Amino acid sequence: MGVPPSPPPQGRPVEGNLVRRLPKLLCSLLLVASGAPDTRSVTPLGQIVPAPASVRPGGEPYVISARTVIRVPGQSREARKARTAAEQLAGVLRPSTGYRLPVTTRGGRDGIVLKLGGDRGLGAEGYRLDSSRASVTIIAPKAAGLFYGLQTLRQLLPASVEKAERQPGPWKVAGGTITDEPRFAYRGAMLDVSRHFFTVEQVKRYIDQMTLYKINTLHLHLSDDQGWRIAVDSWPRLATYGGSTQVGGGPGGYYTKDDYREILRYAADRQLEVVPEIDMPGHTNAALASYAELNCNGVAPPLYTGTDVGFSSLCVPKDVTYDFIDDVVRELAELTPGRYLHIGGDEAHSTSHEDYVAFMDKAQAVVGKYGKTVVGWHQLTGAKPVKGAVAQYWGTAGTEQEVVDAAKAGTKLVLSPANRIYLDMKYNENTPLGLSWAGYVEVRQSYDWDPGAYIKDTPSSAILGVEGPLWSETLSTSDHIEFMAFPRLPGVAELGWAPPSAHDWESYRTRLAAQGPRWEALGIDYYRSPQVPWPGK
Ligand code: NGO
Repeated sequence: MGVPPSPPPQGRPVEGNLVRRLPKLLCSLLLVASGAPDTRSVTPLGQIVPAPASVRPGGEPYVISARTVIRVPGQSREARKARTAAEQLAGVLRPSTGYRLPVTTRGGRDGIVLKLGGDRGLGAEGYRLDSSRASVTIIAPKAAGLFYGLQTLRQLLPASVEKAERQPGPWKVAGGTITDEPRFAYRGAMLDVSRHFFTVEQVKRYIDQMTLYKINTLHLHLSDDQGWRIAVDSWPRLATYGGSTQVGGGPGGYYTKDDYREILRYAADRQLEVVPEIDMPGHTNAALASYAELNCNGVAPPLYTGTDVGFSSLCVPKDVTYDFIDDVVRELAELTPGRYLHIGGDEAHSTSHEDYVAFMDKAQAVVGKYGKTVVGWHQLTGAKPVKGAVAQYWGTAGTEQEVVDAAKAGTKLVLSPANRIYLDMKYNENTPLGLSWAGYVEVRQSYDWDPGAYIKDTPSSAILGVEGPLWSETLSTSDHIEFMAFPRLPGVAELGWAPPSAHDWESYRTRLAAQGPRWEALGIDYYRSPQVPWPGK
């Protein structure tokens, strides 16, 4: 499709001493004198993250002005969703531009125009964006595509558009056409709310950050040894007692069902599918502490606030274990509009292999009974993944034979190689947060690999997508989340979205650098990696 993008390293603010600035100043004087359009302050069309599938720059820029109207015609459900997305964008633009930017159902050719339709080949998430003097028109078969087109538009505007107070402008969008669609269907971010609890507001803040980069899946790790974070009516102590602490002994917390529905609603308005995870049979101390009968010896262990793994297990031979799983999965499936339910299955070091296989057979059947698709960490491939199950790979080599065999037999893979996109790995030895069991993961290490060619002998078609997990043993605030996720999460997003032909570290680091001022405007704390040419550094 068209020309692969090779965004030029322009559009950065003028800086440095007068001698360095002189050529640029002369150049702009000449431009003004010649009447040629001044494009210096315009973000080049391809300079966004993730890199779009195809970019054709050309023509005059569109300038958002006091007269700009956002048009989203139509009354269908999809059109209403697109209007929600348009209102969200207007909510970002209004304070900084000072313009009214009304969102209207009235058709027209001027302004910012969102239209359903166009090339159906673009799929459920693809879109086309045309920018010219008269309008920015985004056309897509589905509301999700329009939503992603709007994220592109947002990045094409100056970073100062993200600020909460009025800014000077001008608000130009480079002329030309972007035609775009994702490489992989699953582009995820995981948040561990168990080791440290994060409030609904903190989760929403992270959602806002991931949607900037066209992430479409939020995986919530809702239970672990240190905390159970979702209310279950039939087993209430899971949340009230099992959720009452966290790593380091703080107060923990849990989501009521209404809290959780609020997260789901917020996510759905931003085209995110939420994948809830209840980790089992290991990583279950919080549940075992809450109900003595779940333990083989009938004795509840104390709550746990350390960071060891692999010491807890549900009691595989006991019938009550399966009553418990049935209730938990049923209540969670009832809450969940999405397709997937994650049952963990990692590090079951206190469960024999035989028990693990027997347990996973039963647990997978319960997920199927309540109409959901099983997701498990890739250890599931050492048992018997049911038809349609998805395995989440978190190793570091891509060579495990059972994973390769499962993929061959039809199990789809979500890739989260720990030495690439575990967002909780330290960047280097001086990183104050995070872990380092999979090594240090600098920005280039995180970005420079191909998900389509990563698992030995496995074609790209077996890969459902990628996900960046953020484990929270050492993280307890939004600042912590942001410092570890930025700048690596946008790289995960690019690996999931951009075509392989656009994969290029030099281009990526330049485009990533341009995101820095945006994060600053949004108050996102990030790691100033020396590998990235941040503006003004
Ligand atoms: C492992 C482990 C988690 C840790 C994480 C820390 C998986 C799937 N299980 O990943 O319990 O929190 O590493 O990086």
